[in-house]
Amino acid sequence: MSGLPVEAIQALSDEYPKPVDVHFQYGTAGFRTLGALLDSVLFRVGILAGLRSKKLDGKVIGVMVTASHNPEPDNGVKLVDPRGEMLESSWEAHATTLANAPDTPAFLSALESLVKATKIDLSKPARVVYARDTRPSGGALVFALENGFKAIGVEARNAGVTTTPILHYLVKAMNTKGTKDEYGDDSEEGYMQKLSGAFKKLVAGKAPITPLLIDCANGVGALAGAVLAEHLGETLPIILENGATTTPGALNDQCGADFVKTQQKLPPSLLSILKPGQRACSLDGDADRLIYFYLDERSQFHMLDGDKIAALVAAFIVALVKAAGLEGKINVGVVQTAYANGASTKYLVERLPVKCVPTGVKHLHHAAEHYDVGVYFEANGHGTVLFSPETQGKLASYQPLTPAQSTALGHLKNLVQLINQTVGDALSDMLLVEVVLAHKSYSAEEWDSLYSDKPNRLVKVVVRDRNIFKTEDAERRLVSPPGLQAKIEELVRRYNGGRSFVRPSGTEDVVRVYAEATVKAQADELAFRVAGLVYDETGGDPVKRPKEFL
Ligand code: 16G
Ligand code: MG
Repeated sequence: MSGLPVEAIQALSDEYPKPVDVHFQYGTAGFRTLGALLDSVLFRVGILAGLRSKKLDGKVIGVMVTASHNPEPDNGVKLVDPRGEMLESSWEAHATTLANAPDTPAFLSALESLVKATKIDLSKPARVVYARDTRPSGGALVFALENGFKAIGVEARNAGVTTTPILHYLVKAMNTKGTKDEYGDDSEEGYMQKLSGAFKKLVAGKAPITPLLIDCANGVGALAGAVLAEHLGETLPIILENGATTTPGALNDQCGADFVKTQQKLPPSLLSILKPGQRACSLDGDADRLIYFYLDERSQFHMLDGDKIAALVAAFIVALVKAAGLEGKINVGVVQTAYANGASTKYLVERLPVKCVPTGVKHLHHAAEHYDVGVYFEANGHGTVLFSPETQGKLASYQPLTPAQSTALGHLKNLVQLINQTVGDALSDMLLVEVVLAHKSYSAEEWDSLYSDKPNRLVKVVVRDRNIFKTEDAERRLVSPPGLQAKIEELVRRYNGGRSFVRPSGTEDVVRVYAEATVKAQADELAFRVAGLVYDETGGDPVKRPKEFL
């Protein structure tokens, strides 16, 4: 016997039957579906988190209940590993297996197998910290999660309603508490002080910063944003908009980072509020994505997405490293995905090493760890900057030779504090952007002019089976269905500045098509043509074939 508390698990598990006919999958963003379907998953994740902690000798594991930018009725849950990173991928499969056990006996036997296969010592302690976003279904789901903790015996700390990045911060802070690598005080207050303290040092002596408008997506970012604004005071005047966290249906509706990025337009609620030239940004529903935007003097909307943030930040850090006299000793690199605008990639490769990896934060994060300083951003606004432990050591021991070097070194050290290195963090990234703009005296428009985005178009294709689509070369080429890639390339050649790729979504039952070209109408046409190829290839019903798929 493995020594699982079988009776306790059994009694509680029977209260959370798995819905019949639903298959759960721990995907790129954990489990995610309609909140009403997730009770059994949350209960089981409570137990899984306890086991993961036991496996790692009682280190604190995080559990975040959120569905990010998805519609309000959706919900989800993901686990955070001890260093504040995403769950190790081999455990994603364990999570999926446990979630799909059809009944309590099957669940118990899946648990027994997991304990055996991964050699978990059940006598170890289990510690977990958990939080949720503002979704109405969150309370009941957290209750189910807590019952999971109870069943396996977890010392659990409730971090309440907070952002995903704050939860990641707490995990790392709790696990490093009292060590020489202490990440910060293990509280939301500790997070706020760390970020605002570093920000104030970084902008000291700079011209006063003009007010920044934040679209909070009517989500949890509004709550954290309000606390952060208090800490920042006059150093960064903040105007919070879309902060209706208790209005039913408001979350992510016609607002937020995903809306702005996919619609490429202003949230309607800001139409009469945002003034030409004013800087604004949108968070998503759990505040881990950030998109900036502004209106020019003709009230034309301009978006500054994750690629623009990467360009701004990477160039700034490269310049600081050079100014500190550390050129050649600390190498800065950037990680992007195939969705990065071609113009951003061109801008970046002329300045520093750039790597392209498959979609999903974990791929970017791991690739960024290979640089001394790794800047990673997805075009959708998710990203951060990682300073390797060796680099942090170098910064700590380096002796600058001139006052200018000393100033640059100080800035680099403060950036290490300012940036949430556990995961992309909209609030931390926003402060980072504001620091760079303050140092460069850039308006949003000047930042925007670093390079001009190539016109692009993203199209979804509903296919019978997206699993037949397989990619290589960081999703830039299709290997299956056979022959389709050659047809795509043949089309792309006909478009000036054309680029296109096709990949199955990891979060929705669709295939995505991306296309770029020198002229907008051509980017649209190329995307629809490729979408048409994809549709026909999979034997879609000719009657239902969307007419725009040329
Ligand atoms: C998830 C990923 C995000 C990625 C998106 C792609 C995390 C935390 N989130 O939201 O990074 O851009 O999926 O969605 O990894 P797709 O596969 O449906 O295009
Ligand atoms: Mg999110």
